[in-house]
Amino acid sequence: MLINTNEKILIIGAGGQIGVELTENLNRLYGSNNVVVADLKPSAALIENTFEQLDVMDAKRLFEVVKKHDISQVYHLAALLSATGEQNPMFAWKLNMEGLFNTLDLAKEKHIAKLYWPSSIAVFGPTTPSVNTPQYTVMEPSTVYGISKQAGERWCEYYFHKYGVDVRGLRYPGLIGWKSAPGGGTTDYAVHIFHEALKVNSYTSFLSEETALPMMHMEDAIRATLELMHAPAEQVKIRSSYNVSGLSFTPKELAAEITKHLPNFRITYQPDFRQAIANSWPKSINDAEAQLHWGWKAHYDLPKLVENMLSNLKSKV
Ligand code: NAD
Ligand code: AKB
Repeated sequence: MLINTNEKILIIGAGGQIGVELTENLNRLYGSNNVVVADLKPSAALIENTFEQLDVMDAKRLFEVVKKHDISQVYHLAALLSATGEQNPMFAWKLNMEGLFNTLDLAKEKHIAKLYWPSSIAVFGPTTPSVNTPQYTVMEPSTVYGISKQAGERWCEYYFHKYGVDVRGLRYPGLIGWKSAPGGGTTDYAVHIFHEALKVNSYTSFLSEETALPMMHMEDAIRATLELMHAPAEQVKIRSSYNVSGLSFTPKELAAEITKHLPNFRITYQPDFRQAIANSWPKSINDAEAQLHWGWKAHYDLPKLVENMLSNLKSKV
């Protein structure tokens, strides 16, 4: 279904795990001629759309791209994630904060009308209640990624109250999709495992067997993003970022579900530095506010997610 509006959309970081699937969905809704994709380099997955080479830290170039295409909405997805962030903390802070300020300022100066910026469950830390973690709770993140997302949330709320910026965001859990590879997160094991299961029938997990983390199928994540972006402004009562829950499982539980399809699949465990990051994050998320304010409900449970990943990846791997 095409939405008949005058919106022109820019997706920054469009070649990444979320960007590729978000682009496909926005193309269906708005037409690919109304969706411009930007990244550091072109991606083979984005051939339908006009591509702009852009470093989101370059405010002047970002402004030029927005003016050139008469952009009204920006989805800003460019960031360094938790695991790669820990390898280069100062650069992670620089990219994650400068990119956000550059896009928030575009909205503050009224060059764009609406901004989407994703946060993460990484805003929570070891002192946060870890089961059914509520929207409002102790937040003392211990990774540079989490610190940048928490600071980003505060700035989004500040720009909303102070300058009337229509900024919206979700605290995504680990996202699991089959269309592109993940980009350096702690939850990446839950994508890699499917590729290895189909290739070699085994997987060595970098998280221990009992590490429960909140996760979500990419289709649910994209649907949540679009539902939030299409909700009437008065329903979006939280401008920092909303908790959204999908499902929650451990590597052992995921492996057991995969074994139902691939009986000879074997998993072994070799936890590395990402274990400490995972230990600091919630096990499950309470998303009562997202349900109440704009009607959020996930569709994927574990059996459905595993069936979907294996059947779609079978022909790809
Ligand atoms: P990704 O790493 O797969 O993609 C990020 C994209 O941004 C890449 O294509 C990269 O080339 C691009 N990029 C990097 N630096 C850039 C720059 N300076 N200028 C322009 N583009 C640049 O990440 P993703 O998984 O798609 O995540 C997108 C957003 O969602 C991030 O903000 C991330 O923190 C957030 N998020 C993702 C997850 C997840 O599980 N994937 C969970 C929580 C939050
Ligand atoms: C990561 O593991 O860094 C991301 C996230 C949960 O933000 N997937």
